[in-house]
Formats: sequence, C-alpha cells, structure tokens
Amino acid sequence: MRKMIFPVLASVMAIGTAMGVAAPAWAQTPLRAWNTHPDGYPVTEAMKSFISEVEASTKGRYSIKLFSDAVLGDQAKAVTMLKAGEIDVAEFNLGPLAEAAPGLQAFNLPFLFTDASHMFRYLDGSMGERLSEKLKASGFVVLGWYNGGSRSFYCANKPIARREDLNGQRVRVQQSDTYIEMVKLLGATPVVVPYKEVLEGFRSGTIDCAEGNLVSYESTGHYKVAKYMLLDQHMISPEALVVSTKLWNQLSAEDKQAFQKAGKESAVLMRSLWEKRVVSARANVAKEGVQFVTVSDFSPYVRRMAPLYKKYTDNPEVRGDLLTIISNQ
Ligand code: BDP
Repeated sequence: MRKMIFPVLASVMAIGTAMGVAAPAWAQTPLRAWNTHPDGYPVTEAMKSFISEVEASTKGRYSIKLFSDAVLGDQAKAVTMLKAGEIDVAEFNLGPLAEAAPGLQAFNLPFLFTDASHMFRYLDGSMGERLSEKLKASGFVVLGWYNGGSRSFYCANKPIARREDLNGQRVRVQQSDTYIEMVKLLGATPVVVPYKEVLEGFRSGTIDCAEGNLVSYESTGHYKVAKYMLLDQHMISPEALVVSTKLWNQLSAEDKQAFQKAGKESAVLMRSLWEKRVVSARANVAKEGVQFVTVSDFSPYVRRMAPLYKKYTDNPEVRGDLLTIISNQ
C-alpha cells in the first residue's frame, strides 16, 4: 500500500512545485545506494531489507534507489563518491575503504582472524566502535558490519598447491595497498583490476590468478575460467554498510535512530544469509569441476607477512588494536 501511495504523492508534489505551489512540509528526499553485487547476493538482499525498513520507519520521507552491480562505477570510485556525498548509501569492503580512512588496517591484515566469529568478537564490541569513529571522521558512517567472507587464491592455468606456485603469477587485487603488498610478499605480481573486469582479465590472459571469497567466486563466474583454488583463507575481513557523513548530518535524531536500527538488522540478516550461501557456493563450484587444495602448514605464507605486520605494529594508529587482537585479549 505504502509503495503505491508515495510515488503518486511524490508526482503530485512535483507537479505542484512546477506550478509554483509550495511543497508540503514532509517532502520526500531521494537517496542513491551503491553496491557491486547482483540480485540474490547476500549483500544485495540485506541492502534491500535495509532500504524497505528505512522507507517504512521514516514514513516515506526518504526513498532510496539501489544501484547494484557497480553500475554507478567501480568500488574505488564509489568510495570517493560517498566520501564526497555524491552518493548516499553503500556497502564497501574494508580493503578499498581503508584507502580513504586512516587507521583501519588491523582489520585488513592477512592471516589475522581464524574465522568470521573471531573477527566479529572485536568488531561488535568497543573496537568496532572505535573503527566507526575513525570512519566517521573520514566521511563514512557505519550502520552495520557485514561478513566479507574468507578470501583465497584461485588460478586459471595451473594448480596452486604451495606458496612457491604463486611465484611470478599475475594476481588480480582490488585497489588496496595492503592487498598489493600481500601479493608482492608472497612472490607474485599484483595487478589492480576492478571487480567487474576480472572475468575478462582471465579470458584475455592479462591475469593468471585472483583472490576472493567463495560466494563471489561463484556469483561472478570466475570459477568457470579459474578452476584451481588454494584454500589459504588469507583474508578474513569485514565489509560495511555506510552512509555519507553529509547525509548523516542532515538527519533528525529520530531518523538517525531509524537508519541505525535498519542497518543493525540488515547486518544480522546478511550474516545469516552468508552462512547458507557459502555452503551452497562451495558445493556448486565443486560440481562444476573446481579443484580445492587445502593448506596444512601456514608458516610459509605467514612468515612472509612479517614486513606488513611490522609496518602496522609500528603505526601508532593501528598498533593498539592489532596487539589486542594478536594477544587474543
Ligand atoms: C567481493 C567483495 C567486494 C570486493 C570484491 C573484489 O564483496 O566488496 O570489492 O570482492 O574483490 O567479495 O573486488
């Protein structure tokens, strides 16, 4: 019912405004939401639920249009657009997000967390609040922490079973210094490619390997061209549902609460959709002939990360959080 009434009212208002008639006091604010994933992906479904809840609880004062599949631009671009207030809502991976806000790397380091619940133990507590404060100061207001899954390497032309197999491989990474450095330290050559162009990169032979989580590996179709996955789970890192600080500062106290509540609930939904989807993605790609190699000894990988860890334990903005996590406090 609500969905029917508001567009009608909005167009009546538009005609009224065009005729020089003052708009009613509760004029509707249109907002734009950015997302890189397709329909049915846990992030997309959680964002849709966030949007309908915000629209309902603000009684239609906000209408949010979701632009999925990175149609408004790739993630690196969207991060700068949101920071500038050119888009209002988005869901970002901490890799590209850390490029635009200092001091987040404790949550972006390879081989740090054992699994998502280990990560959320910190993220859902006071450390997550501190992280949100840092992001807010840089233009991003976090409304929910989403699960970024665990990322592993996969290659097109040859099986990778040991660290040495990555030597000299051109590995696609997202726009993130930490990812670039990690791949270099592992002996491979990082190639920054936007998410939507990775499949083409494999097809044209400009990259040999990429890295990502199982759900993205399935939804992007990368598994069709890169059938060897090394389950090293090098990166367990969060994603965030954010709104621009510019939008946030315009919201009334009551609307802020509505956005926050919807964000929290969408994160709960996202995390539960994720658990199911990881299981089905793994089963589906295995059926399509993907070969998984598990890692029994992580030391050859972890030892190579020493310079990255040193860099961030030396960084006063990251050191405290990083040491807390490492010492399992
Ligand atoms: C996906 C993340 C997305 C990343 C993408 C990538 O959900 O935010 O940007 O990987 O690798 O799994 O670019």
